[in-house]
Amino acid sequence: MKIMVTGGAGFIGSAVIRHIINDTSCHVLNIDKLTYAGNLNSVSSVSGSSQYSFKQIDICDSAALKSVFSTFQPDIVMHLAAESHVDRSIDGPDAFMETNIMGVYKLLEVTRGYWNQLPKDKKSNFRFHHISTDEVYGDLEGENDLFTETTPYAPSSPYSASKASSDHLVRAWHRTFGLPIVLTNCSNNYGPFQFPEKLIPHMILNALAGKPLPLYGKGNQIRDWLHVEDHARALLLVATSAPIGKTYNIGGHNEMQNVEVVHAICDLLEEIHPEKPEGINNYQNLITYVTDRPGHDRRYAIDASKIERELGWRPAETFQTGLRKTVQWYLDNKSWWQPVLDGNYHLNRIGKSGG
Ligand code: NAD
Ligand code: TDX
Repeated sequence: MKIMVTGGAGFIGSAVIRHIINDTSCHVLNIDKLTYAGNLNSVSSVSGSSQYSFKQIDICDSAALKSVFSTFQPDIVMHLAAESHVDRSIDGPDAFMETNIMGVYKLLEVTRGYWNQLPKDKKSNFRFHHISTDEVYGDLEGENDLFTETTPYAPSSPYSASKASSDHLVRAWHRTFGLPIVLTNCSNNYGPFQFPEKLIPHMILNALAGKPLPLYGKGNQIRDWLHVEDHARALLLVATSAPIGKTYNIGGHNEMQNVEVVHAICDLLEEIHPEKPEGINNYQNLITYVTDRPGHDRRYAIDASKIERELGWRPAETFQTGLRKTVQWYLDNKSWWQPVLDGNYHLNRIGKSGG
């Protein structure tokens, strides 16, 4: 089977590619623009495989997309490429509208053209899997409420509004043109190879450097954390076995306040890495409270019972086991994150071309 993964040099896309190459015989074409968030070092453990190839492509470039569809001939497209950071979408929404809305429109049109001309068998087995977020649902009022697949959309940030738009486009291409789609909405991911602008790696690396650990507002916002490798397993399961047109919410049943997450990171660092920068007695003392994010969603929590019931998926990691592994991974992999912090990892690109 041939799987085209968009955004495979990013955090979740690279976990999906490592999972496919390590655990299946499928062939993968990674297409990625290599924005600031794309890093081919995240797939270096599998990029030597004959199952792997890479093309540097912007999903807004229809001509380049047409060319790779025609040479690679995918059976499945797993679409992860996106601008993904809420704070950046507040500072500058342009790239979010371009990639997350126009890019998805361009990708859908090229996919439709390709799918329309496939022979009957290949056409009926083809899937376009759109990977989305729980942020499209906005935030939850009640302490016990959960997002289900039928929760109405109410996005708060430019990022989540752009992802909500893309979900609507994908469903419209299914309803109007019959494109065989599946869709997933997942909660906050954490784990290895995450760009250190996101909460967990940002806090780990700041703590190691003796820098402040900035919690927005009161730090009492709640997120539902899922280890990225559990997400990658869920995604491949949906892409290869979900019925056409279905949506699944994916989450880890790990609701935590941001301040609890940061305390847990500090406690793990005290245990595993007690050697602190000069002048720092305690990692917890680095915690500072800063101005809140505008429009900050208070609580997200996922009801993942549909994917558990219908496809038999369950997360393997608890937050305790997954966070410990993640802190240890950042301690062991300075060679990955130091070039990212220095901003010169673009010099280290090691992808193979082909298709
Ligand atoms: P990321 O920012 O780490 O990676 C995004 C990747 O997309 C990068 O490799 C980047 O180079 C690539 N990209 C960006 N614009 C592109 C373009 N125009 N053309 C081609 N490639 C482009 O993001 P992530 O955290 O891995 O998220 C992947 C997907 O999962 C996104 O669609 C995101 O909305 C969704 N998601 C993320 C989370 C999370 O917690 N990180 C949770 C739920 C859903
Ligand atoms: O320095 C920080 N201080 C802080 O308090 C950072 C970076 C974040 N936060 C807070 C904001 C959020 O409440 O921590 C929480 C998590 O923040 P992010 O890591 O930026 O994630 P979030 O905004 O929740 O969005 C993430 O989950 C859903 C991903 O970035 C999205 O791509 C995904 O769709």
